[in-house]
Amino acid sequence: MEVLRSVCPYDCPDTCGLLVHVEDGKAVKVQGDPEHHFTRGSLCPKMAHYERSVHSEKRIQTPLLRTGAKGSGAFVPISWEEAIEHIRRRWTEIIDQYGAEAILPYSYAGTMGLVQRNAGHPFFYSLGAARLERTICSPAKGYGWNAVMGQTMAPHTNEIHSSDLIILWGIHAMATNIHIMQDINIAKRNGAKVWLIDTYETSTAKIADRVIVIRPGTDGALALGMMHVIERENLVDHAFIQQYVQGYEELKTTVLPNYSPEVVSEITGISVAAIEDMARQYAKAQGPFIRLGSGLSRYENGAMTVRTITCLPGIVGAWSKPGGGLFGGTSTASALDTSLITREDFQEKTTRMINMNQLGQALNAQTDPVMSLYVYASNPAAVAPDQNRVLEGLVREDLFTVVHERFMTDTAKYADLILPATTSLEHSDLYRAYGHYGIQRAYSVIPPVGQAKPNWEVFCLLAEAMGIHKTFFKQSADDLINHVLEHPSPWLPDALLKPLFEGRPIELPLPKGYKMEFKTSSGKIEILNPRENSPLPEYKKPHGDRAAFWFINSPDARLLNSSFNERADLIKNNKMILQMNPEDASNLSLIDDQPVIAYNERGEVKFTLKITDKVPDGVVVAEGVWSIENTTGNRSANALTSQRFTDQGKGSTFYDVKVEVKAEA
Ligand SMILES: Nc1nc2c(c(=O)[nH]1)N[C@H]1C(S)=C(S)[C@@H](COP(=O)(O)OP(=O)(O)OC[C@H]3O[C@@H](n4cnc5c(=O)[nH]c(N)nc54)[C@H](O)[C@@H]3O)O[C@H]1N2
Ligand SMILES: Nc1nc2c(c(=O)[nH]1)N[C@H]1C(S)=C(S)[C@@H](COP(=O)(O)OP(=O)(O)OC[C@H]3O[C@@H](n4cnc5c(=O)[nH]c(N)nc54)[C@H](O)[C@@H]3O)O[C@H]1N2
Ligand code: SF4
Ligand SMILES: [Mo]
Repeated sequence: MEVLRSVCPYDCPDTCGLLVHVEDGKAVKVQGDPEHHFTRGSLCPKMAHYERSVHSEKRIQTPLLRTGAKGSGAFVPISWEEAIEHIRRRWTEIIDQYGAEAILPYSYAGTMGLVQRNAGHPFFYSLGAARLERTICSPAKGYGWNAVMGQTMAPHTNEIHSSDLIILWGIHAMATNIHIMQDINIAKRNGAKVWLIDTYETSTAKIADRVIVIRPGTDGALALGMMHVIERENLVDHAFIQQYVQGYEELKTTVLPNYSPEVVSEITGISVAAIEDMARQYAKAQGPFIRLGSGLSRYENGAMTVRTITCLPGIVGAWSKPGGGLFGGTSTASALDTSLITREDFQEKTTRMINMNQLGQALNAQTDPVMSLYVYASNPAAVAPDQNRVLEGLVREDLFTVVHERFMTDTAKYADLILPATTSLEHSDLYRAYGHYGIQRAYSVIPPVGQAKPNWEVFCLLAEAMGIHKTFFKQSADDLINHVLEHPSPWLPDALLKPLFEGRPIELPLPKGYKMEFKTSSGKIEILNPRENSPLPEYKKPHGDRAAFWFINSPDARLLNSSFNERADLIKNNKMILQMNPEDASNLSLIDDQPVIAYNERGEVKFTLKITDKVPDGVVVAEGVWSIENTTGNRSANALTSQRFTDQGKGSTFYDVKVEVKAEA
């Protein structure tokens, strides 16, 4: 038996280091790497038995050609040669008749590895296909941070150790960022307090000293209310503001007067006393640290909400205090030159762009229709908003759909052709984290299961078949990784290249004093940003359709988006649960464990009701993006969500949704 290093490939801020025990070409056990600075030897429940996903009986092992109706899941195995030839023939016909822009790639974050995740870019650029605007996750959050902080580096998570007040703001860390608990526990042992601000009491509340339940989409108002009190009680850090902040005077005189705790209490549902107390404690903390999630950015006011919250540490001088600051995510993009992988230069012309949040619209458009969809590392039938429109599109007989997948997902069932994909243990890649400053290379540790192939190899085969003869497509994934590492940025010192080549986890070094280096146009924290349409932050309402309940579809600790639905051991006999407050349930004469339907103008979804006072009135909660197979009905949560965008960044608005609830007839 061998123990080999690898990296968790999933879209999770922790980007854990793995130790994989391999016997006879099979992974038999997976552990967290004790030498990894963030993992520190432990794994989340999903990955603790990754070998069960890798060697699952449900793995797709050969190419499959559809024999039944779209969506029925009836396929026959074919060879790789037949599959590639089939795609070549259909794409050639489509290109002749409609042009290459009738072909749309659809991919996201099934794997976060830089090579496999981006492998389609050079191919589809060379083909002249339509481009996909990949904004499903949290561009509004990035926008909000940038508006205030520009390119300022996020604080190191070790900063938490010296914090005395940690605010988990819109993040269900027990599910989505579990290793940060180790840092929080260090701070707690030193006496730090932890607050959780969420729309309901998630299981992350277990580690919180205080839970603040806020009305969905109103966090911007809370931040303004706190600033109002901090100003009123003269708790601002004048010296810090004077030197490092732009526009506090303007905010103070024109915006803050409108956000008294009374006004903010009306908007947020948080009591006046609580808002005042939060403001005082935040301002008086020695090192207040905000860990900001993305949930609150997935609303029509998302970017503005994040921008407003990001002003808070500036006015109390948190950045100058050990343990103080705000962490929304690291940007390690500049450490490695990904343009060596994506190859924008392969585009002969700029082709049309289709937004991934509006796949439903794009597949049903009357003009310039999409005639072929190539899906890899994503499961749009489950994860994209407005599921009914997406499925209406996928069922089109004249749409040629290819899905490169590990499992028979909701999307794969609608494919004309399925190609079997490797898991991360079966291919090489290069990973960088967004929840810390880690980078790690992974070599494949087992051979491909069945006839599965990595994304990179499939695009090389497709390039060959489509007559794209660039030598770029003649190299292996490892060649490409070597090439990227041979062109490191100044941020990646030579001394770290050796361990990187050896597949060890490394951490990018942070320059001394980085926390006080504000990389904005003015060199200051820009509460006033003259380049914005509204130069000062203000509260804007979320969209909130006209219906009784906000529908919060937050993550489930057992799943990662729709991944891990294959794991019966994790999900047991899942029923999609809808959590509702006792008073609301009683008003609707609904009882615990009753089958119910949540519905709005976009669709309806069956749930089993769970009555709980962890959810406030006017809100219902459904955790997890479930595959339809694992529900009691024929739709999952995204049948209720909308294709609308955030205020900036064309982000998704998964939480800015309302529903009615009724008993199942
Ligand atoms: N187990 C698990 N881990 C995951 C994922 C998963 O699905 N499951 N998804 C991965 C991905 S792709 C991402 S982007 C990250 C997601 O991580 P983030 O988006 O950073 O945050 P989440 O932890 O998903 O938590 C979002 C929280 O925001 C809350 N929320 C919703 N609306 C509001 C609001 O208006 N105000 C406040 N204060 N809170 C609100 C929700 O109830 C939820 O608890 O996690 C990654 N990790
Ligand atoms: N209602 C609701 N919807 C959401 C969210 C929500 O909170 N609520 N979260 C949203 C967010 S934040 C995000 S980021 C998106 C994520 O959406 P996606 O990135 O689509 O995430 P997954 O559902 O994990 O689907 C990834 C698929 O890729 C496959 N895969 C894994 N590795 C590989 C590989 O190497 N090659 C190929 N070809 N396939 C591979 C997996 O088997 C899996 O089916 O979902 C969004 N959807
Ligand atoms: S899903 Fe996240 S927490 Fe779990 S092993 Fe992967 S990176 Fe670590
Ligand atoms: Mo995401």
